[in-house]
Amino acid sequence: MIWNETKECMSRDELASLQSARLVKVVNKVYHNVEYYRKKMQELGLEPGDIKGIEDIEKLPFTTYEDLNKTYPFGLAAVPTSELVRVHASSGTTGKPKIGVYTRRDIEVWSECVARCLSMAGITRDDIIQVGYGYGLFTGGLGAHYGAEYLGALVLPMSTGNTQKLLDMMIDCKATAIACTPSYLLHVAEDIEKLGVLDKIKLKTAICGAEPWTDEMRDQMEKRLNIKAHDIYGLTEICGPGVACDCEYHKGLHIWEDHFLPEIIDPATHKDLPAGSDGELVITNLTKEGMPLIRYRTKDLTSLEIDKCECGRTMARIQRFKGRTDDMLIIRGVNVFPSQVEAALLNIDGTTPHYMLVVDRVDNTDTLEVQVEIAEKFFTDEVRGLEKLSNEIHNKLKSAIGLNAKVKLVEPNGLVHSDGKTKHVIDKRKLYS
Ligand code: DLL
Repeated sequence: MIWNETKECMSRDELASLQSARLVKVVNKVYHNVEYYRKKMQELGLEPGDIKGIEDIEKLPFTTYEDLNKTYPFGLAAVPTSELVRVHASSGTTGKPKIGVYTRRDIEVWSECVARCLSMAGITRDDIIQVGYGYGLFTGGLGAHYGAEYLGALVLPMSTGNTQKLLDMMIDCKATAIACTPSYLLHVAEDIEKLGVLDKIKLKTAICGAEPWTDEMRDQMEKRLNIKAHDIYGLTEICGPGVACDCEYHKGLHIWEDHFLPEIIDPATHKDLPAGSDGELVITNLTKEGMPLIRYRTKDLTSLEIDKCECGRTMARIQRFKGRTDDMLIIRGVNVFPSQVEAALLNIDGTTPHYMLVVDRVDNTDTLEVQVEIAEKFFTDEVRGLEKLSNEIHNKLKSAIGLNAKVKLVEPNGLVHSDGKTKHVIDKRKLYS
């Protein structure tokens, strides 16, 4: 179902002129209101008047995580704090979290984008939807929640962490839709099978995202739960979930180009690539008021298709993600950088910088084991001492990355020490296939 046909199905020419007008406006806005952008443009000898439309996009500077880090938290805000109503964040590398800030209007636009996605997945105001993304600084919970309410569906704000409660409510309230990470949904499917309650479940639709997944995973969840599953994409810096979503034809995720101007660049040369080419997705916020980003390098690798889709929508489609240009891992929907683990370990007496992250998927749930070499002088046969160290590592990692990791202490020199690039991650999940 199409939420707003005028917007989602406008001709590419109409779209280009809308995008051009919005680009000119947002460039003027950041030039005049954000000192950091003004300086960046001045360094390139650029004035707002040089940008006349989307054909000039390549003249503009990129925005990167490093820019966010330097200006953390509100240095890129384009309005005074009195106009901001919400902050979201997700982990950065060793630096500060990646921040998104929103005005009241931004929340409304974001909610509409999510409503378009839910509608694309066939969800209507008659549906009862469980939001199983985390609520809090992560954009998943509140983003899906506000979008579903905007659509008029009945929302069960479940958040994460209690599958039994989720199942009880799913059955009692006859939930017809669920929004959560794809790996969590498969985990839920397993519990449903174990408990033998499939006949009590009324689910018809799932809207899954926040981590990469495959068509094979979609097939599995559709067959096991007898539902239709859709893929939803987004990122904190740009707005959150609802930047793009796939329709019933599953030929890529329609990106809401009236709000988010996409480009695919060659990550090495930084040049724009034509439709169909693989490269890094770059997004410009065309309508965000709080903290509009210009040419934000997402580090997500994909390609764009722009031909009209059978569903009638004209908005370009992001193809399956092929990975990232950095070493970010997504574990149970949480973004984790090996450098965060390293920084946490280096703050603990008794550990060394020799570590390995082993990521796997067991019963459709991501698992993380952190193997850490202990310093020679701390290596002891005393079980209590080792247990204490292991607990300290577990707790410090939990507060650094927000995940419970299994900690395995390794004797000195027990891990491979490379004299070249050290490998710190073994990811056993078969993704991007
Ligand atoms: O993951 C927002 C979100 C919440 C999207 C709920 C969908 C559903 P961040 O925590 O900032 O925001 O992480 C953004 O996650 O750059 C991608 O690498 C990855 N990602 C998000 N959605 C997908 C997806 C949320 N559908 C980062 N497929 C992005 C593949 C995804 N990767």
